[in-house]
Amino acid sequence: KIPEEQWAQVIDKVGGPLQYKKIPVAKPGPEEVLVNIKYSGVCHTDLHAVNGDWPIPTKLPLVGGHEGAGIVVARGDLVTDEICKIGEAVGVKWLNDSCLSCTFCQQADEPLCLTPKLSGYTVDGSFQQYCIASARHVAHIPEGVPLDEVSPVLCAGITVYKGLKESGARPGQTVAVVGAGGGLGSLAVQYAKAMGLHVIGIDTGEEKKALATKLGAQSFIDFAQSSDIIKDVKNATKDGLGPHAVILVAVSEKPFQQAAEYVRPRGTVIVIGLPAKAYIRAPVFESVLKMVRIQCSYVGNRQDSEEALDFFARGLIKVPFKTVDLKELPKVYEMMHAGQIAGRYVLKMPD
Ligand code: 8ID
Ligand code: ZN
Repeated sequence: KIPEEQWAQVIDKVGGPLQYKKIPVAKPGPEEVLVNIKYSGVCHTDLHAVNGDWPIPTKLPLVGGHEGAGIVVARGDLVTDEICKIGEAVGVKWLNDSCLSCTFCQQADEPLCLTPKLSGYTVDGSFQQYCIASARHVAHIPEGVPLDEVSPVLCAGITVYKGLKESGARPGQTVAVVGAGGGLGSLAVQYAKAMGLHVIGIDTGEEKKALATKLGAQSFIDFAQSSDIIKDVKNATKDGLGPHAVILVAVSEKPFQQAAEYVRPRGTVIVIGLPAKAYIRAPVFESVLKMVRIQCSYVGNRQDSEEALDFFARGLIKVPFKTVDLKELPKVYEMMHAGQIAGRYVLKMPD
C-alpha cells in the first residue's frame, strides 16, 4: 500500500523556484523508518534554506520541512518495537539523525553531533508525503494528540522550551520574548507562562500584539513604534531593572545588538534566531558591570523533545496555526518573507 511515487515540494537550486511535483518514495535503511507525513509546520529556517542565507550549503535538489507529524509505515531490519513501532505517530525533527557516538552525543548534546543529518537541509524533509527519518531520533507523539496542531511543537516548541531551560529563569521571574508574534515566539510565550514566568512580548503590529497578549504576555512592546526600546523593556518590569532572561527569536539583526543592554544585572540573553549574516553585539563595560550572560541555544535533544511534547499533551500549549495544502507553500513563504504570519502555517499533505 506504500506507493512508488508521491507529491513533494522540491527546489533544484538555491533561491528556488519551488516545484510541486511527484518524486519517488524512498526505502528506509536498516536503522530508519518511513513516515507517512500528515502535516508539517513551516519554520523560518525552511525559508533561510531556500534563500541560501547560511554559511553551510543544503543538499540539492532539496525537499524542505522539519516539523513533520505522521505515521510510521515501514522500517528497516534493525528497528525493533522498543525503538519505533509500525503505526505509531511520530515527529520528524530538524535533527533527523546524529551518530550517538561522538563526545557530544555521548553527553546527550545530540544537536552538537559532529556528523548530524538535518531534515529539510542536508537530507530531504517533511514537505513530502513519505519522509525517511532515523528510528532513534523521531519524536514519539503521545496518543490522542492532533497531528496538525502538534507539528509546530516539533521544531518551534522544542527549541524555545530548550532555550527557556538554558536561560535558568525561575518561576516568578520575568522573560522577554523578542519576536513574540512569530512561530517560535508565540510558543515561547506559552512555555514561559507554563513555567511560571512573567512574559514581556516584543514584536510589531496589532495582530501579533493581540496574539501575544492572548497567549499570556503581560505586556507588549511594538519595536516599530518604540522610540527607546531599552527604556521601554526595562520599564515593563516592576522594579525597572529589566527582565531576568531574553529569548531572541527574531529574524532581524537589530535586537541581537540590543538585548544585552536591557537584560537585568546577572540576567541571561538566549540567542536562538538565525538572521542571515548577523552579529551579536554587546557593550563590554555595561555588560561586565552587570555580569550579563549571553548564551546560544540550538534545538533540543531527545529528552527535551519528549518534555516539550508532554507540555503540549497536558494542554499547556495551544498552537496558533492555520492549515493550507502542501501545494500552497510558495504563498506561505511570501507571507513569511513579508513578516505577515502571526503564529504558524501548517501544510496538509495530500491524501
Ligand atoms: O535551534 C535554533 N536556534 C532554531 C530553531 C528553529 C528556528 C532557530 N530558528 C530560527 C529560524 O531560522 C529563524 O531565524 O529562529 C528564527 C525564528 O523563526 P520563526 O519563529 O519560524 O520565524 P517567524 O515566524 O518569521 O517569526 C519571526 C518574528 O520576529 C519578528 C517578526 O515580526 C516575526 O514575528 N521580528 C523581527 I523580523 N524583527 C524584530 C524585532 N526587532 C522582531 N521582533 C522583535 N523585535
Ligand atoms: Zn525550525
